Amino acid sequence: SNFSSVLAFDLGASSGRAIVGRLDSEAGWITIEEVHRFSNDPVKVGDRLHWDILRLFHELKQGILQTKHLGYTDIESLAIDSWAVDFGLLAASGELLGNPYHYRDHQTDNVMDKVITSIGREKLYATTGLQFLQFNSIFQLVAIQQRNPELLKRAETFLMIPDLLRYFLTGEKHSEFTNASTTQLLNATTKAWDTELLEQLGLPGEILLQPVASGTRVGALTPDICEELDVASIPVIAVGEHDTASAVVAVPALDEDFAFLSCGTWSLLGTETDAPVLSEQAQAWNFTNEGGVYGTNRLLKNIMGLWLIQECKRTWDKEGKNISFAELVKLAEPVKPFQFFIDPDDDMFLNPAHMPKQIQQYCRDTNQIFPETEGEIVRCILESLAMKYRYIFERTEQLTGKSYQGLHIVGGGIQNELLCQFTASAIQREVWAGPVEGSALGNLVVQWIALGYIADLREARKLIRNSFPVKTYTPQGSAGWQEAYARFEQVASRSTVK
Ligand code: LFR
Repeated sequence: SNFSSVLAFDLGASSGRAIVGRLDSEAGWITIEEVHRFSNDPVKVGDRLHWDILRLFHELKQGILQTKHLGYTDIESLAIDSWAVDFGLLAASGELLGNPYHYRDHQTDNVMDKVITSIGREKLYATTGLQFLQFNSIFQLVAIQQRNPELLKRAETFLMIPDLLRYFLTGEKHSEFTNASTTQLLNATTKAWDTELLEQLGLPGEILLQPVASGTRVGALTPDICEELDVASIPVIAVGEHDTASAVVAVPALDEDFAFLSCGTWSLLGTETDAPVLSEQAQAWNFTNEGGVYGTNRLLKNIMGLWLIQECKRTWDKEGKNISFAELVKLAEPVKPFQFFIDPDDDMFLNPAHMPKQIQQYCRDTNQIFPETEGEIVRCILESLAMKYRYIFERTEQLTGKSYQGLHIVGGGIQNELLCQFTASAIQREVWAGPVEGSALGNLVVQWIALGYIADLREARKLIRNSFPVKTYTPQGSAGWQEAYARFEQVASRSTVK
């Protein structure tokens, strides 16, 4: 038949969802239904911050059940994508050793600099092509080796979060390529684990599995799970299991060359290239080269993103204020523009105890007046993010020597229309916002490519473009943004991270 239904699990740092996609391949049309949504709440125990991995697995099962209850009896495959860099370690018995750490755990504080000193910054960048972020898996493994060496000694298998959840579902252990590329242990040129680097750091390379290409079928639901949920077995596909890889699959670009912003807890801004860009300039600007599906490379930079607002909201919720995201944006709207800026990517914002105070502190440190009300703080965040987008957008153009007509934004962040508008005004180009379910759609279409319903990435993007709305934002108040940008740059130049 022309119809195919598949199931995507898309796990973000703050929430996860199960989405059924239905493809009408003759009409060239995709529809989606969210069948399950759940929050993802990290758990702090003592000094450590963990993911609640068994709860997440429980929610995957709930998603499968919901799919059945809603009458989808013809699911042809399922796949998982999630945030990157984090992992679980399995014992020889196949059991999980401990709870996976959250990448914002402070165990990696100060580890990166030591590794850079021992390996050399140039060498590490030339080998892996990855941006230096203190939570990359390489630094987490070194932190564990220093703090809890027994854990590494007992480990037989290293599995990234989607690999691990997929293993729970299928009983099969595989490492998926796009996610493996975020560990900073994969060689950017050979696409294999860099044994020399592993040896130099004394890390147990034997726990790493050779990555499989995205779009590979890697098992099916175990008989146990089928019995528990009373469902027929469903094939499982390793899609671009890094959520950003999947989000960029879903960019509805018509041109070969395009700039994207994947907007969620993180903002990932950059472009797709044929090969890693390992130039001196890319290294100096700390751009990353992450593996994409079907041989693509993502040249991009992490920007702190909506985490800044999520954390402010969490603090205010604790104080009993309970203001919704939509209301926070409304409070920001009437605030006088361009009064205060932060560099969203300063280390001090990675995981502070109290985000609103941290933002005020940054403003004081940089001799600015500081935002006081919720509206002022959110305004400061949104304007600063838009300015930082311009900064990275321009550097992306400089690195590729290309000029982009506008910026595609995908992901949940496009619901923040004020941010989309600010972004268009800041970059002085059009912003094309949509689709909102970027990662889940990228996950779905790669399943359909694997199943043979869609020919390739190009056709997938065309299908997405036809099936989901894209909203255009045009620049406004350019002179004001231009003048303020110079002040933003000056303030941001004191940052710990450029
Ligand atoms: C976005 C993302 C980023 C990665 C960060 C941490 O959700 O996957 O690409 O740098 O989370 O894993």
